[in-house]
Amino acid sequence: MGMIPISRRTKVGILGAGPAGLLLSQILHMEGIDSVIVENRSRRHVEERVRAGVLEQGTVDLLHDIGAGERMKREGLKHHGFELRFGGEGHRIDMHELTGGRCITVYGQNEVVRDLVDLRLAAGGEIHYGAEDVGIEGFAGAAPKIRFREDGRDHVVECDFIAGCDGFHGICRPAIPEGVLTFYDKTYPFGWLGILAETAPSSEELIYARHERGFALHSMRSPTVTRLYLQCEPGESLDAWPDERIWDELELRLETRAGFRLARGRIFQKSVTPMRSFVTEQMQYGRLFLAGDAAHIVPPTGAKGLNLAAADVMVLGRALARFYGSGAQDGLESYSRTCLRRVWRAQHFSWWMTQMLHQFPGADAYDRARQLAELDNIVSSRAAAQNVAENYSGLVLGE
Ligand code: RFL
Ligand code: PHB
Repeated sequence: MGMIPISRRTKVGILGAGPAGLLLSQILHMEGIDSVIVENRSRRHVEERVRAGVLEQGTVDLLHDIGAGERMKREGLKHHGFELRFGGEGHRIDMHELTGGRCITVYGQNEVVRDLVDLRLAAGGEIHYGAEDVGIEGFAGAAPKIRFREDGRDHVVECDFIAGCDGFHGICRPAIPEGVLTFYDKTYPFGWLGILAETAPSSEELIYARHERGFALHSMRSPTVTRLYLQCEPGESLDAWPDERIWDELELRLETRAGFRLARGRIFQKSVTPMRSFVTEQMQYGRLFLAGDAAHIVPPTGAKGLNLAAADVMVLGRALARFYGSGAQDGLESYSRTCLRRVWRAQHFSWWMTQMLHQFPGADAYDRARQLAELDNIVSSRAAAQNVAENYSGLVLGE
């Protein structure tokens, strides 16, 4: 009662210790710019959260550039192609050949997060985990502040800028006055049930399968851990999915006439993800900048969410470095415009992959035949395959 809050000053106050917040903090550190991260969950919770697994070349390059690429280089799996499976047959998309040498790296998001946390803490970086009652103020003017409680004490971080890297359910986006932002929102009538299983992957590359019973995806985390997903009801209860049912369903959806064999193993993680497309315009208000899931969401079918978060903070980091280097504001002023071009490209691609590969309630015979015609086009036209390969591996957009 009546205690003076513990106060500190930094240049950039960051909300959220997910990929966006951690990457930004490390990018700024490389530029000699001080930042503080405030995260409302525990370190353990954030590090164990199972999510994305596909890193575009641009994301991989960024991790190397900021000194966070060592373990990824050793343990990440480099993929030169992936498979589209439909009508009982698999078709390989040779991404490497179609894009003139680009590839993706399969490396879990939680491993990326772990590597970044180690790096930030080793360099004396400040991350406040388990922060309560986090709030932001003053960002419309020149004196932004982050307030929170930690171990029963009030804290204030005074900063020049606030980076809202607090994910889709964070507080930064809702803190912007009503009427300033425009939202674009689309919810899909299905979800993904995802599992991690202790078994060697049944294919060397990812498999995106369209099946009459619904979409299925075969992915992996390591030579001994397989990651699998299947389309389910949006709010599906995991109780309805004992392990045997999951394996049986995956087997049916991934089957091929050539006799594909799916290796089973102990399932040690299960979760259901809703599917959504969402964009905030603009991604900035005053001295508050939104990045990553705080500003936009894509359905995971295009494997773009984490990569977009990385692209955002690359742009933001560069703009802030320019500002602190020479006082130039142009990078900060064009932040939204620069990011949103890539964001909308990824929105379209993620929506397009989703609508082509899933079963929609109420779809008729025409819709299903059209999906197959679209897939057939990709595997029979080099131009169409090239378009998919370029988008999947990550478009290099001019700024
Ligand atoms: P995150 O990871 O949600 O991190 C936000 C952080 O902010 C914290 N936070 C707060 N902190 C302080 N105060 C508050 N009031 C706060 N409220 C929240 C949260 O605890 C959290 O730590 O957002 P970020 O950093 O923008 O990163 C985005 C990515 O996590 C996300 O886009 C990807 O995971 C999406 N995604 C995929 N992306 C890919 O690029 N490739 C993939 O293969 C891929 N697969 C996926 C995915 C997401 C999935 N799920 C579960 C949504 C697969 C799945 C199943
Ligand atoms: C994953 O491995 O978790 C993964 C891979 C590809 C996607 C989505 C998720 O499109």
